[in-house]
Amino acid sequence: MQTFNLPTMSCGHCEKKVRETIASLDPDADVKVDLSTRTVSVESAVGRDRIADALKA
Ligand SMILES: [Cu+2]
Repeated sequence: MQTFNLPTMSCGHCEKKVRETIASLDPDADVKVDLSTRTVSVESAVGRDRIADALKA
């Protein structure tokens, strides 16, 4: 399980984008988004750096 803190993620639209971004890297990834803490938890075989880079974009 990898967790990422995304301070700019503030609404459902952001959440959708985050989910789409991760799905484009790994369609089988298990993604949990918590808007109240602005945290994303990802269960995926894809490396942390790749996910972090994609989320930054
Ligand atoms: Cu938003």
